[in-house]
Amino acid sequence: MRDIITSDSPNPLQLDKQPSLANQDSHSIVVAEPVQLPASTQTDANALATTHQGMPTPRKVSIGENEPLKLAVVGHTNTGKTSLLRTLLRDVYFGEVKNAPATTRHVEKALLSDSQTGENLVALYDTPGLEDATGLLDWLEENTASRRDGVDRLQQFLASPLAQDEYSQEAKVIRQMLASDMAIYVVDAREPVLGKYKDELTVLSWAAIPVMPVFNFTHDKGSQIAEWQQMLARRNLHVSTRFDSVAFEFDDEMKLWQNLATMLIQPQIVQQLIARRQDDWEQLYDEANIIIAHFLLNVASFVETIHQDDDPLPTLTKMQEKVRQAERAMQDQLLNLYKFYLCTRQKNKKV
Ligand SMILES: Nc1nc2c(ncn2[C@@H]2O[C@H](COP(=O)(O)OP(=O)(O)OP(=O)(O)O)[C@@H](O)[C@H]2O)c(=O)[nH]1
Ligand SMILES: [Mg+2]
Repeated sequence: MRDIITSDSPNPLQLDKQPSLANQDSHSIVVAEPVQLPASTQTDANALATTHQGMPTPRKVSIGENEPLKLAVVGHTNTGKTSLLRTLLRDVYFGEVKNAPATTRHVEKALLSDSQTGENLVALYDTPGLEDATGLLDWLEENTASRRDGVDRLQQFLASPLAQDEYSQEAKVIRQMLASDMAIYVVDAREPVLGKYKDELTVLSWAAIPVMPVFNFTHDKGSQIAEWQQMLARRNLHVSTRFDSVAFEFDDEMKLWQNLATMLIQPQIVQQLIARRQDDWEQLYDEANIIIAHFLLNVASFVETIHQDDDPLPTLTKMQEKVRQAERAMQDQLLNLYKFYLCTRQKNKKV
């Protein structure tokens, strides 16, 4: 006998422990919830203060006690709004994502809750993409009185037949803006700063809630963030975040929540979310390390017997293949653990 390696398990590469997934059910989804305009959209001077040009003042917003922060995700069509929600929710099955305009047709709500207490912290609202803000702005300028404030003018639009017909998608976005505490405006950072985007921001600013621009596609070459920031600053939007929903960075997500917290009078709810997400992230990291450690230990202890007179090559080839299989299984486990990285082959398998 030479080089004898022994094995005492029929399948030595099988991991015996499946670590539990952290934060597994920390959000729930309600599809196309009918939106009620809260009284605060008409009367809360704190939330609705506007400058003479209809731009929101950089005022902080107050949210109701024991209520989740209502956060609308808005923007031009096909900028990655639904993708951003999927990443924040750690749910690859949320909504529909396609490289085509007008994919999301209705407002869709999802709750982010505290993974330990179950308390609802943030209600996220995915909205249809804006397609023709320029046409809508033209209509608003021609048909509503410039002396009225932005909210009044938007409500006039919502009461018009146009909101049911030609601009029904825009109407859904505006309704949700008026019913939300804050909004994230998703920007495709590869796009030049066109007039239509400026018009979108003008219309959205009339809802008089704080808006935070979020730059998506930041890992693509030719992103135009500097030009965008210049235009946004002229509109009094000085706080923005980079957040590429595909090339995800946890620190970018934390920055996003931290920036939103700066716009709140009571930032505790977002701070609670930040703290919990950090805990959950650390837990995921520990669980990932356990998965990797199991793999390494199993591979290190993987043995097969080869008789000294036999050619070792077939056995070694078989062993290498088993190690490769185990490595792929480990990668899948890691991908599943960090849910938003689920493998493409699983993407369309909706369960
Ligand atoms: N490379 C890259 N692709 C992205 C990113 N975000 C979204 N995408 C892709 O962009 C396309 C549009 O994404 P969606 O999330 O459907 O965009 P949307 O804004 O919700 O689109 P509508 O609902 O039609 O308004 C999809 O093909 C996504 O996979 C990103 O950060 N990087
Ligand atoms: Mg969408």
